[in-house]
Amino acid sequence: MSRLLLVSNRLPVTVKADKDGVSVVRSAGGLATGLRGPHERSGGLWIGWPGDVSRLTEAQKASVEEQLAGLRCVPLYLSASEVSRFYEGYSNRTLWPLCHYLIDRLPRQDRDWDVYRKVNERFADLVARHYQPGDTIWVHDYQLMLVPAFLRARLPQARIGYFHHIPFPSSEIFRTLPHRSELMRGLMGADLIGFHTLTYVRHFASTLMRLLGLETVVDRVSYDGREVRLGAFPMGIDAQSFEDLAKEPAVLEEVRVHREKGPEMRLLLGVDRLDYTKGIPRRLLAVQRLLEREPAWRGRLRFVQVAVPSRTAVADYAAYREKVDELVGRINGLYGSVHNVPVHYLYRSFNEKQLAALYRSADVMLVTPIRDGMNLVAKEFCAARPDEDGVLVLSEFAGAADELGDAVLVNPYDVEGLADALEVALEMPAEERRTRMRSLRARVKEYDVHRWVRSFLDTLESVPTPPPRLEPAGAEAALARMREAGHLLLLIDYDGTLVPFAARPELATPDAELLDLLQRLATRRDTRVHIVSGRTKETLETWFGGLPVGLHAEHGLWSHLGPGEPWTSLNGVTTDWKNLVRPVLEAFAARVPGAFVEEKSASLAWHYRQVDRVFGARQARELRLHLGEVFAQGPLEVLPGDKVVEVRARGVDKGRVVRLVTEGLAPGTLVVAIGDDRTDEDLFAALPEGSLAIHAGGKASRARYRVMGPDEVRKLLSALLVG
Ligand code: ADQ
Repeated sequence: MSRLLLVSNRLPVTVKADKDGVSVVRSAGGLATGLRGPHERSGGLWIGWPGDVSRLTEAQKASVEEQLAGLRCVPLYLSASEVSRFYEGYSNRTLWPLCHYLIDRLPRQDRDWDVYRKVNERFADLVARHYQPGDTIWVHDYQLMLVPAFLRARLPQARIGYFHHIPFPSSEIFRTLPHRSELMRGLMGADLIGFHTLTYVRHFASTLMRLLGLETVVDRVSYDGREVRLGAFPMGIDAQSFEDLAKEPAVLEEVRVHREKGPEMRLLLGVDRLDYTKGIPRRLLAVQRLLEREPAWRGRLRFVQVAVPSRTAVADYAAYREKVDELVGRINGLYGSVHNVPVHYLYRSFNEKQLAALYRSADVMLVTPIRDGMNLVAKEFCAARPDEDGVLVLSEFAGAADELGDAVLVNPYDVEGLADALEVALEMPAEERRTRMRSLRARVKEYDVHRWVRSFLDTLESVPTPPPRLEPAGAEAALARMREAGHLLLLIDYDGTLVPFAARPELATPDAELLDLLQRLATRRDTRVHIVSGRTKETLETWFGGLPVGLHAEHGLWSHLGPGEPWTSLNGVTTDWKNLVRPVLEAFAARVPGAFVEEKSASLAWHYRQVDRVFGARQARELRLHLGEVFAQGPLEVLPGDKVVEVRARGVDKGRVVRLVTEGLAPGTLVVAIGDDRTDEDLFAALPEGSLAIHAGGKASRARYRVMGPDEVRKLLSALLVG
């Protein structure tokens, strides 16, 4: 097992100072429990903020450091302004409401972004300082979305995982954020990006497509020369420990006390952080509604709502607290009596034993967030019910609902429906309660937090480490080889390699600077230049006919070896299939606004660069499938390109050009091929041994060298002309 470096905003500890000194105590949270084993066994480190230590003396701080080191924790201290702008600010005032679909809560001005970015960079610096080759890094949650990319820049070979603990919203929500693309690129520094549910994975993939134009194939995305994997890893809890707690005599005694009011009295329970995503007001209104419409339940219901104080420095939380206080007061005023109040509202934290006792006492557990990444309370409740009783009422909008289908699922926005569900739960026959609880418990126990950690880390370990990148030093090395060579033969693709893609193919014309560069390269000492493109020979002739270079059109179907030479074509290429394929492509173009068909002599291309990204990609996939099915045995080949599906005669590929132009090559000639897409891989594959293949972009490629895009290609070629 490789050493594990865990990175989260908060360290899993609490620092307590009292008159006797200062102590660092491990927190009990699910994440801390689940990760403790791998953290300790791997001899790893946990890096994060230990909480506010500004009031500690120097001596106390030294003691904290020592105790943290004993727990293998590395502190990152945040200044007061960083706490307010990075943590309370950008993380909790912007990203938290955004990911929970509450865009009306977003601040009108985006003032804290710079601090968020800086703190993320500080995290990455600290992690990089402790990193040793072979370590696995696991970054947690929305406070640190930029850390993976900052780390990738510092540690290109590191294995980096990221887990998002809160929902990933629909791309329609995410794209309202001013820094949306930076955040997406931040995450894409990771090798594996994990979410609680497949829905979040789907939202993330469509956001990648819409914002960065990146297509996810099943669970993989090519990005920056690496393969990034996406996955759903529903987090579990330490189910065994909750079950054990719920069987302890002291806990059972507390359960007896809770239930003392007699079998007629029903206990409803809510346990949450006091957060506006948890749906407490509507839950209270549903209880009120039930009492209002069913007088028989009055005096027979006790709703215990435990709410842990949370993010009290954020104004929205204070306002929310007031709202809850007011509602509780109103319901108790309306339906309370001298002997009984319906709502018991406890605004404080409970320890696990107290929670277990409450869970085990409840008739109905109400988990009704309006949005929740997962919600572990729902799972804790099930684990704490070895008696196989109790009904879970669960919001459809909690990630947990995907796994816990045997709960009574509710729409938390529908107060009347919530009241109905409460009634169903209160009146559910014992046998049904048992059957449901048995299946809920089976799931919660099987997919516990240990399994979650294992499956995430196993997947992360299985992602191949990225191939070494051609960093500036590498580019230098390639350049040095090119300069040393006695003779040079350059085979260069055009679109995406020498020029960026344009909205329509005819707009990607060569600029004067490029023509000059090609002219000078072609007249460089002992250098020959060939342009190897998918374009038609007419286009290449118009653009480059005046230059002393070789031209190869339609992926090598047509070749013209230099000025004064004729265009020759490959023999035996059939094109009668075009009449069958053309109508299919035209039908797809007709139903996809912005798509069009381009005809070449031995190929047809369906272009969709101007189509809505998600729709275009989906239609392209469908077109490829359709063509594959109908023409599987035909003399043609379907090629997915960059926003184009190309159908060409089988047996024509760019590799043919290599064979043609390397015949009778002067000894000591270095062949250099540069290209950016699938068709250039054929070129690379056909190169003679000892040649130089350079991939111009971020896709997976067999090329040993890589530069990013046309700008860098031009820079490399220009460098060849000097010195
Ligand atoms: P949270 O929003 O904090 O977590 P949740 O998953 O329910 O929500 O976890 C809360 C934890 O706090 C539970 O372990 C619970 O026992 C404890 N807790 C809640 N109320 C308490 C109380 N009154 N007293 C003491 N303890 C209390 C975020 C996401 C979730 C996601 C988790 C884990 O918002 O959707 O499930 O991370 O990924």
